[in-house]
Amino acid sequence: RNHKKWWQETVFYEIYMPSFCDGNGDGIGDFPGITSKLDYLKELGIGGVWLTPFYQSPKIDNGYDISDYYAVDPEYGTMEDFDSFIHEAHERGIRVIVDLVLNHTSSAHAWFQESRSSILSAKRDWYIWKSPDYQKAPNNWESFFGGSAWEWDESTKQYYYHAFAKEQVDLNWANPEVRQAMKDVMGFWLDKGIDGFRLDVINFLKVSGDFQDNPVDANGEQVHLYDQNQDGILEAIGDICRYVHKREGIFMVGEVGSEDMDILRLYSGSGLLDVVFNFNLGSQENFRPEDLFREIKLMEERHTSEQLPTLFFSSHDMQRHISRFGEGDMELEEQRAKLMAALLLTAKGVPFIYYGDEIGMRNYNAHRIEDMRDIQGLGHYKAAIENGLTEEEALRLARAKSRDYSRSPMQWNGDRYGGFSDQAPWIGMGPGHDQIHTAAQQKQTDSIYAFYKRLLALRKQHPALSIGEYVKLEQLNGAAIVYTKRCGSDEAVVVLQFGSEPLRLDLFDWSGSKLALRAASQEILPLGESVVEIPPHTAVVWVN
Ligand code: TEU
Ligand code: CA
Repeated sequence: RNHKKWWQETVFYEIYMPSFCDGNGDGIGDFPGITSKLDYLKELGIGGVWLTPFYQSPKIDNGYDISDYYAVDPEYGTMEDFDSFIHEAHERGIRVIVDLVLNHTSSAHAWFQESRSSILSAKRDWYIWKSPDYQKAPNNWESFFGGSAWEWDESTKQYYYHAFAKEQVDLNWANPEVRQAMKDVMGFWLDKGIDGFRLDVINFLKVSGDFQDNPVDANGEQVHLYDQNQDGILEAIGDICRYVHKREGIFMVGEVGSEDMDILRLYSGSGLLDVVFNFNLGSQENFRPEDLFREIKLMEERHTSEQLPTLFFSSHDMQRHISRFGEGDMELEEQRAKLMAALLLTAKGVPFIYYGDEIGMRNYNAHRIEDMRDIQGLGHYKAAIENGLTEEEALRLARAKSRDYSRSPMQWNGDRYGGFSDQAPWIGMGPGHDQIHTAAQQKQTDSIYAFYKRLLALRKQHPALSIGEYVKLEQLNGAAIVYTKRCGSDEAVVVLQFGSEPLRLDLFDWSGSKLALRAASQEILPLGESVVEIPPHTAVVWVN
């Protein structure tokens, strides 16, 4: 256990900056608000927090468009508020990792202002500028937020490249000055005492030098081939990681936007990122235990002994998994939320809880375009209208693309604005917010919150659960995932009974030692010495 790093035993909690807690009553989350909730996180059992971007930003994409990497955005507080947050978190044994956007800056950033001022500007080459191809954009690359990835600049008569909004301009990572500038940024925040970075779209840093057109699939959808995972990407990431890892114990988690294990596995390990987000498991759209099992198995087989998977099922870019998996049935939603909590907190890997998932917050979705906030939804709406779709059709498309789902304010109590703020929040409240909140669930012993809390405590006590290796990993009856994990003499058996028929299990088949039932999402019937009957939709953990 000596060689274990802190983050291997840590459960992280993602805080979407504008939506967690508003400290000054302007309807937008901020550092004073978050600091006031550190005791809540500690009591829940959280060991690390991931903060989405809080740097100065026009917030076209809620901070993923940074205009000053050295300043805290005034809506989120002051630098003193940031410092005090770090201090208070560390006082409570909670580590802090910050989200950093290295791939692009805001178009309002001074670097881009200088770059766009003239073709001869000293910073021209900091971004990706191209001359028109016979009066057209240089190629067919599409922005993830709708429309072309190329924006025409009238004054210098060239296009610039943006993988996301036109206000999020891609940096040219082939330029060594860009690299150095970003290392300086990282050094600044490391000096402030942060514990690691979550690196946004880190596999986008290199695009193909040939700028070939991307292929288009049978549905007419662009396949993003040449605008990510290109030559030199591992060298660039390795360079950043070696720079950061010169400091002891700094954690680097990368967002590599892929569901393909064979791509994901390239990015982590010695000299590279510590871990990457395993979208192969996390972004399963439908609830199919066999798919979950297949991906867990795949992570076990494809990762080297130096690589650890990450575990997450929701994020600020995804639908909340309780809504994704629950098929609209309230009771089933709750049962599956608990089952997924058990998987998240006992399987092998580094877990990331998304704020509000611990109380089962549901998806929010704007019904009118005026209520929509996400640039991805709005961008596709605009593109659809431009392409001649009706407002109704455009809204339907925009609702499908919008990431507002998981960004509604954290629900702390039954007040009008959920205790998040006493003013109308920047985005609408989630469905059922007057019922679903921490104040209620902290009092109930069978709440989703209570189950998360129990699992977190159990994980802390049992290395088999946090850093153990699988001894057995199987799928039973088509619908149950069962595993045994061990670390030294510590042992655990976990049953995730996703099926709708009771499951009989002989524990001695699973463990050599006598284990005790320590956490279950429903009551378990004992049958014999070791044979137990597990009700449908029930998670159970036995430990020694
Ligand atoms: O996300 C990158 C990313 O791949 C997503 O935008 C994804 O394409 C989309 O959500 C699919 O629905 C990161 C951040 O997590 C996201 O919030 C930012 O908008 C994006 O980068 C740009 O910085
Ligand atoms: Ca505020």
